[in-house]
Amino acid sequence: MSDKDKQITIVGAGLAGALLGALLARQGWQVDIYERRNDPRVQGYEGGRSINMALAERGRHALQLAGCEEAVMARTVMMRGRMVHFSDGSQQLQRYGRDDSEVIWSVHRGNMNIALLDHAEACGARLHFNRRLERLDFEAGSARFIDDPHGEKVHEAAFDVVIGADGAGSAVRAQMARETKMGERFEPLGHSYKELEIPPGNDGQFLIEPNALHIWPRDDYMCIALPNDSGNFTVTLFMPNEGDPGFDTVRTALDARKLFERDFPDALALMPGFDEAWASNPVSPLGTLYLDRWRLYGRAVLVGDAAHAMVPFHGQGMNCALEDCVSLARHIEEAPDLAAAFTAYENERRPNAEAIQEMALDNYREMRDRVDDADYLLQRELELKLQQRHPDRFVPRYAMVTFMRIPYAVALERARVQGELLEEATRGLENLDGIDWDALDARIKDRLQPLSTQEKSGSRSR
Ligand code: FAD
Ligand code: E1W
Repeated sequence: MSDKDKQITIVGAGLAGALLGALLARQGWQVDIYERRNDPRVQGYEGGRSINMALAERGRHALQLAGCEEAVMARTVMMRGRMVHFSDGSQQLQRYGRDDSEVIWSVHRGNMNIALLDHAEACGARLHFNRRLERLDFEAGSARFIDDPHGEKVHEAAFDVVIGADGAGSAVRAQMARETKMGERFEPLGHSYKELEIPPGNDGQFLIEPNALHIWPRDDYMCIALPNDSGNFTVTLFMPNEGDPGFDTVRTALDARKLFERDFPDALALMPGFDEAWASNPVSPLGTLYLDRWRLYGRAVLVGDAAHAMVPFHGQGMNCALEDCVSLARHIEEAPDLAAAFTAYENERRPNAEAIQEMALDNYREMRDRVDDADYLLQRELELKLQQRHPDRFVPRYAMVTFMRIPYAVALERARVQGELLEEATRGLENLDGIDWDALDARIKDRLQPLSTQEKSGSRSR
C-alpha cells in the first residue's frame, strides 16, 4: 500500500494532537485521534494542570496555518510585560517588547483545547474519547486502548502509522522503546509547582493589572500569575522540593500561609480560597526530557512534550509543540514517504527542541535572581540601545524566542554571541558613559550577520 492511502492514528487530543489532527486532515489524510480523557466539550474539562498559558508568535502562527487563530484569540488576554513584585512591596511593569505589536497572550488551556478539538473535527479528523493507549503491536498493526471510566473496557483498533502526542508521560514512547533504543533521559529540576487562584472581585473585575504576567521573584523560589478572561488569575508557586522554604517543609495550608504572609502578602490578601486550594491541588514535579530518537522508521513518531518535555520558565512548551506539528505536517506533505518525512522532521526539530529546553532552564535562574542585579541591569540597558542601533542584527534573546520564528537553535547561538559582547562592553563600567560605540558597532557587524527576511519572519512589528 502506498503511504498516501494509509490512515494516521494520533494518540493524545491535547494541544499538539488536536492541532496536528486538523493539519493532516486538511491535507487529505484519514485521521483518528484517541484521547484518554473524556470529551471536554460534553463533560467539562478535566485538565487540572496550568490553567492559563502564554501563547506567543510561534504558537499563533501555527494556529493561523491550521485555520483556527481567530477562534483561539477570541478568548485571550494581552500581556504587555512582566509586572515584577519586589520584596519591599513595590512593583514595576517591564515591557516585553518595543510596543503593543510585541506582546504575548494568556489563554485558558481548556478553552483552547476545546477550540482545537472543534476545529480538528470540522477538518475531518475523527475523535475517540475515553481511550487510553496501553499497547502497540507494531508487527500486527494493532493498538489496545482502555476505557477507564467504563470498567476498564478494552478496545482494539488497527493502525498503520501512529503519532505520539500524548504528553510527557507518553505511552507511545514507552511502546516504541520496546522496539528500539530511544536514549531516554529525564533530568528532574528539583523544583515543583502548585497552582492557586486569585478570583475576580465582587463585580467580576480583575484585582491586579490584567494586561501583564505577574512575577514575585524570591531568589530560590517564585510566584507567577496569569490573567484569565473571566477576571481571575491562575497563580503558580515554583519552589524547591527540599529546603527552606521547600515543599518538604511547607506542607500544610498553615505552613504555606506563613510563607505567603512573609513573602507574598499582597497576593495572599487576594486569595480567599487559599487554604482549600493548597490542600486540594497537587504538588507537580518539573524536569527536562531528552531522547536520542523521536521515531520508529515510518511507523511511529513523537511530537510536543512526548518528545521533549521542558521546564515552563520560557512559556514555550506549548508554542514549541505547535511548531513541531507544523514542521511534521510540512515534511509529511513534501517527503517521498513517511519514513523520510519522520527523519527530516526529527533532524529539523530535535536540535531546536534542545535549544529551547536549555533556554527555559536558563530563564528560571535569570528571573529569580538577576532581575535586580546591577551588572544585569546595565547589560539590559545596553542591549536595548544596541537593538535600536542594529535592529536587524542585535535582537534580545527573549524577543527572538517570543516574537520571532527563527529556529530556537539560531536564537540560542546568537544570544550567546550577544551575551559575550554585552559582558565585554560593560566590564568594569557602572553606566554606559564609558562605552566605545564605534568599536562596539564594528564588533557587532563582524560577529552578528543580519537576520535574513526569512529568519525575521514572524515579527508582527510593522
Ligand atoms: P499535553 O498537553 O500533555 O497533551 C497530551 C494529551 O494526551 C492529553 O490530553 C492527555 O490526556 C493525553 N494522553 C496522555 N496519555 C495518553 C494515553 N496513554 N492514551 C491516550 N491519550 C493520552 N507552554 C507554553 O507555551 N506557555 C506557557 O505559558 C506554559 N506554561 C506552563 C506552565 C506549567 C506549570 C507547565 C507544567 C507547563 C507549561 N507549558 C507552557 C507547557 C505546556 O503545558 C506543554 O508543553 C503542552 O501542554 C504540551 O502539549 P502536548 O499536546 O504535547 O501535551
Ligand atoms: C513568558 C509558566 C511561565 C510561562 C511564561 C513565562 C514564565 C516566566 C513562566 C517567561 C518570562 C510567558 N514567560 N520571562 N520573564 N518574564 N516572563 O514570557 O510564559 Cl514561569
